[in-house]
Amino acid sequence: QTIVRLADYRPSDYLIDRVDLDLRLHPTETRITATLALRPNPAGAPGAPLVLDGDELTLLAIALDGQPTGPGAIAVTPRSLTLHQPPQRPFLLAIETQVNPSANTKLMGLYRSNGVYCTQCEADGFRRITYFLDRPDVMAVYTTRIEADRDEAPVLLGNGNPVEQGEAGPGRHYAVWHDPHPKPAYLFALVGGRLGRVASRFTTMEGRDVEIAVYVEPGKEGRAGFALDAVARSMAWDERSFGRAYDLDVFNVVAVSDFNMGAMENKGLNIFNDKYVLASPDTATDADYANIEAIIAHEYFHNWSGNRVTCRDWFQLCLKEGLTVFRDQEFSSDERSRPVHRIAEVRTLRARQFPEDAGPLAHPVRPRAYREINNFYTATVYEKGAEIVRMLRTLLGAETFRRGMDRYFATCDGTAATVEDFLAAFAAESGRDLAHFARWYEQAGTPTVAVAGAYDPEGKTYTLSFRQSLPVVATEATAGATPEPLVIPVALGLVTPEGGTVEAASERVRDGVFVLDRAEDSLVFTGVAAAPVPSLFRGFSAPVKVEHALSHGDRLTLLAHDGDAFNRWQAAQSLAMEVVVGRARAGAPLGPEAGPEGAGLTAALATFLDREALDGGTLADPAFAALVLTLPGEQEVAQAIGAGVDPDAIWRARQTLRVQLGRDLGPRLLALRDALAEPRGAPFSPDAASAGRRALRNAALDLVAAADPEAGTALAVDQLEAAATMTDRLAALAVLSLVPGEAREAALARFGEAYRGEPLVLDKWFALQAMIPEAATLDRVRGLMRHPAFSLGNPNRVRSLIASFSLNNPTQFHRPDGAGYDLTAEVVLALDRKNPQVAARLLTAFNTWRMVEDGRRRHAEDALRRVAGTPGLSPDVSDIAGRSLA
Ligand code: HT7
Ligand code: ZN
Repeated sequence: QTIVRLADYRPSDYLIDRVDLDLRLHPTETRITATLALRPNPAGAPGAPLVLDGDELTLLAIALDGQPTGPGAIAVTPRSLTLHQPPQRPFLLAIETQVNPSANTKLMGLYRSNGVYCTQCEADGFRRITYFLDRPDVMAVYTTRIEADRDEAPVLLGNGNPVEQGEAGPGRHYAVWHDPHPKPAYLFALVGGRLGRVASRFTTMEGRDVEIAVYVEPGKEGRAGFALDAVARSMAWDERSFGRAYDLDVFNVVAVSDFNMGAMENKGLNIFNDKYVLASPDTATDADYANIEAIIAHEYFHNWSGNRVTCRDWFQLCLKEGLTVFRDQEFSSDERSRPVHRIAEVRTLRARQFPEDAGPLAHPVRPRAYREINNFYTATVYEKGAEIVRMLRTLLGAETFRRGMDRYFATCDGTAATVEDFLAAFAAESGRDLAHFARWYEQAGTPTVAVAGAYDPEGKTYTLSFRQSLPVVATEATAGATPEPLVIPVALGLVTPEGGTVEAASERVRDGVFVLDRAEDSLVFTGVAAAPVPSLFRGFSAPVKVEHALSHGDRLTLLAHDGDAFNRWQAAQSLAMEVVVGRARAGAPLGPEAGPEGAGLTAALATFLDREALDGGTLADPAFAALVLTLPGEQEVAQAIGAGVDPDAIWRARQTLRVQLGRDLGPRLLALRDALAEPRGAPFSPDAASAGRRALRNAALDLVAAADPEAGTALAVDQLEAAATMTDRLAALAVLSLVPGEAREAALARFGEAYRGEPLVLDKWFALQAMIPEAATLDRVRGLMRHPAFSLGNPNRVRSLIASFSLNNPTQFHRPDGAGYDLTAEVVLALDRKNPQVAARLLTAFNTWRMVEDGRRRHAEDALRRVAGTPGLSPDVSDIAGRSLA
């Protein structure tokens, strides 16, 4: 497996201006004629051979300027087609290839999903359709003619605008699509199949009348309306917030059931995993609705951040992904509740990106080297990449940031850009040198900021001392760079112990933000009348870990009074974390209460609920209250412990605190459940307020059941019967799934039967069972792998059943006997033969293997070595296995 390095980037020796594609769709013998208008690149090496990429292609014919190539003119290997002496002027190369879409289980290139022809070309799937310069800095204008059996594929979709359609012989028809915007091959797409359709129209701020359509499996049109509406809302938001208008006459979204990731932003033809399109109150939870909205927005926003301005090379992936995640996060924050969404973003970051940054797969947001690019679509590139953009806005201010974005889009439109191009736009608008800030893209590992506060009653000053430390991460992707201090925006404020705001002055705090850009620094506030409580990193202003020795009482003050909602939530999390980490470290047994600290937290949460949630009988923000009641996850606790982790001890510690909260807050929680109950027959709304009420009711049920499983079971059984939404039904089933016994098994069986024909609902059922923290779960998972609805060939099924077990059930994945690791390794190896991308992702479950205590660690290492030593591994799995063991 060869290593690709950023330092080795060279422009392509040839460019492709136009691509004419003619595809004759056939289940096993699809023929593709690609006519490429090529020319030497003035920035390339003159006279160099033309080396086109290919992968699993059968070459049928090739012609240069209309003439067959002479003997010895070309060389074909399984991965390339070389033209030894290309003309040093513009020329046409026509290549005919054949592929078998039905045998394409990798789901990259052209494949069939449930009988629907579709494509996935990012990052390097286009080379599985035809020989090509499959790199993002080669951008061409595409015209695509698609021909197929009318019966098999009445719908034929391509990139850009439709230009022509008609008959093509008996039973055959064709459609021609033209995309006027030059694009890299990874944005090419086509779809052919029998599909249902819902559509609407949107007029852009430039006056363009756009037809928006969502295509789904016939019969599921009734579940496509929410996605369709989300497209229109995304278009309107991007105009309002970034001045970006849509640039074609049609925008199509197609849902398919076999898909390696969430969705793909192909120009004018976004292809989606159906999980992120289909929604009805009866089949989708509130979380599903929120995800659909966010992913529809994300893919749509790529039209500018990714498509109009694309990436020069795959090292710049964060340029489109981090920026687009930032944009979709802003969209969701505007459409929903900003503080609640911010908390959700940070929970994801801490649960997924922080562990990645602390483990063997750590890499900078812009890696310096890779072996398999598909393994770099990571939480670091996406989520930490988004945090970098957010920090830039915090540092520059919203207005300058917007001007920087406008300049970036204006100067880089139609080009394949770099992180440097992006930062240059902001440097020009702000007049600041952003070279130091750029280190965020280069350095792996999560920084820690230690903070200490000191009050001087004589001088009435308050001093905050900061020290940042950066982990040294030595992996291939970091190329051994030594970490240097970063530019860290610290949004902060001071709170009085009584809950007032301290109007203290410090000239180094601008708009509530102090910039820490050295290893150590301190900040002095003057005119402080009494010792304050500092509220630091408000809104999580930087992706760092904070070490701040706040007293229990100070945290209670922040929970009660901080003007920043994020930090009120953070205070509750920190209080809970202290209790859980303390008990887990001590290996404390499962019990009815978590000691005096547990009691302190319960009392604080009781006050919080009394003041916030039931304020005068009205509810302030139920979604926020639900988050405050949710304890830090087991993985987050494991990260805080850091080494010698015993997942069972963490589970016991967390469960003990849940039991105590459920018991001590029980009457309040039950009152909340009643107060929040939806009137019978009330119309369903997926909006944030309704979802928030359901979230708090279900958080209450969960805690009540933890303390009193019998009462909880009775409530959950009733809720399961009466529920009008999938959210409430699934929440009830989740509560039941944690209480062993007949009620659980009966409920699971009934649910499985009721949704027999609904794969996406069965996925939730698979996932719930895979996450039961009991030793019997391993056999349950093995049993479910034989369920008729389960298939290793469908990524959603694998993620629901297997990844839920391996990534979201820490006690069972890390079973002391190693059987959880063995199951995961076994599935990775079986899956690798079908779908290496999904197999490699599953293998990342071993990311934390070095953190667990010795016995488990030995088992994990054995399993990983078994995978690594298996002959014939895909590059994808071999890369993850190799890096995990390095
Ligand atoms: N840009 C896309 C990333 C992607 C992908 C999508 C589907 C299947 C395979 C894929 N490889 C990479 C999706 C996105 O981030 O918007
Ligand atoms: Zn994306």
